Amino acid sequence: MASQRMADEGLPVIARFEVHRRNYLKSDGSIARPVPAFASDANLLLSLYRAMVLLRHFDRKAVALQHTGRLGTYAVSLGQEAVSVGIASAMREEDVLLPSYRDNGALLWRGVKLEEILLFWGGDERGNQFSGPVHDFPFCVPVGSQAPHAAGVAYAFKLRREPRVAVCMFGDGATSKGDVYEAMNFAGVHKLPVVFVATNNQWAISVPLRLQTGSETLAQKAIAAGFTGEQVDGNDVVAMSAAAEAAVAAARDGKGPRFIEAVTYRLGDHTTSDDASRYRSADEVQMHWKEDPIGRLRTFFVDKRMWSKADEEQLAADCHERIEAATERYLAMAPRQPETMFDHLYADLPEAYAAQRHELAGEGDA
Ligand SMILES: Cc1ncc(C[n+]2csc(CCOP(=O)(O)OP(=O)(O)O)c2C)c(N)n1
Ligand SMILES: [Mg+2]
Repeated sequence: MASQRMADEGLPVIARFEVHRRNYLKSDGSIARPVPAFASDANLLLSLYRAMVLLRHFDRKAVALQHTGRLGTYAVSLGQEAVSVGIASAMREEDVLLPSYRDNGALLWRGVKLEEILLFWGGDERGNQFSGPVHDFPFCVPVGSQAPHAAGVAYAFKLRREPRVAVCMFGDGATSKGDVYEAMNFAGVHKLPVVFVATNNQWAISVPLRLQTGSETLAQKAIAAGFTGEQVDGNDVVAMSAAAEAAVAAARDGKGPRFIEAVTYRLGDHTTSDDASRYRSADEVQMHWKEDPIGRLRTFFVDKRMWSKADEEQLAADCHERIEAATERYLAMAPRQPETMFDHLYADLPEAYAAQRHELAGEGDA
């Protein structure tokens, strides 16, 4: 090995790095190590569980709506519900979320309504007028472009001396983007209050992780930018919440950025426009179902006699009712006129767009 040859030459080692991995709840529902204090709050654990189950039911409905022509392209969270729910659970209202297109769970936790999410993926800009914190960013569909925005938000917090944190979520694929490196570099130099969360679900559409990076972990990419990166079992909502709490607290405390690599697996297709069976085997997917974040927490509850079959049925019925009511509200909204697509782009619409808007509105020659 090259490093051995350098050691043989007597060249000194000037830096060493470590990456830690956090997990508490094993895939069989048993406990790997003493859980953090918040995990003894049964109500909090149950609310995390409920949020994950709601998301799974909601995804199923959204896909059905897409298949029947009543929703646009949609990206499910199947298998990775613990990531976005766990992260959002550690944020304060005044913090700023910069989510990717697959982070519905975080938006819902922050108060966004189900029908608003449907409206957005139904192609209606009014879906971005979320009931969640108004300072949160909308879903980011371009891969990784939310990272420089997050660094900018965090820079503003630092300049204004506000004890707030920007939380930026993206996928494993996004970590290959210059935007993400540049944002991390800037955040590291200026010790900004930002937490970068890479949801490593092993796939970027059809590109597997081994073709995405030669790096052993994604977490270690933070080290080059001068801050701590931690790998977390992304199927363990307790670990996700604890990691997020530690990272957000450090950022708020002026200790600079943090990076969380949430290791999980995308059990579903990339989006409703994808057929993952064309590039990965059913066996591979089946194997990862054993890691299911919802199943393991349910087993934990059942083992502790905190949860019964009746509780589960009641929860499913509640989710169904909420989702059906939200869907009705979504479908009842009259579609907007096509020209309104220009309305949220600019404060003052440039002339070229103004002419197009005029034309679409059927207002004659511009
Ligand atoms: C800048 C940019 N390039 C390409 C795309 C097309 N695209 C959409 S999702 C995706 C893969 C992203 O993978 P990852 O970051 O791992 O996120 P995941 O979909 O797994 O959540 C690509 C290439 C895009 N949306 N934006
Ligand atoms: Mg991915």
